[in-house]
Amino acid sequence: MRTLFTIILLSLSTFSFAECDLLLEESNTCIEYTWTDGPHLNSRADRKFSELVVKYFDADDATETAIENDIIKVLPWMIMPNMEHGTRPVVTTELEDGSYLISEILLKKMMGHWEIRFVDTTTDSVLASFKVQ
Ligand SMILES: [Cu+2]
Repeated sequence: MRTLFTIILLSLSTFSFAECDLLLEESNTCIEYTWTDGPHLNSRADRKFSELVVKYFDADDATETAIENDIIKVLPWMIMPNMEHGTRPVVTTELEDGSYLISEILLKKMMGHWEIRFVDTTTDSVLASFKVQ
């Protein structure tokens, strides 16, 4: 019984290609993200920026080749007990391999938690997010 279970698991795993950090189901797009600096949670007057590299690729593409994205923007968002808010605008730079460097991310330490949101700029809807920890 255990062997059968293992065989089923192994055969299932050969069918799934990419491992997405975040999957956008509607567009079948994977988002892969890596902090290249930080995340820094600044206290008081500190202003240490964090940096994130984000790559978008087709979820069926085993080579995980970066695709262009003009629609989604990265939005740092703070959720506090009684309010929610953003921070100063980030700077987005396309890199040579087709991924994007998100820089000048300013995160302040406060009562609550930051998340990084991926927002559709045409509808303002949040497509995906992850918690900053
Ligand atoms: Cu706050």
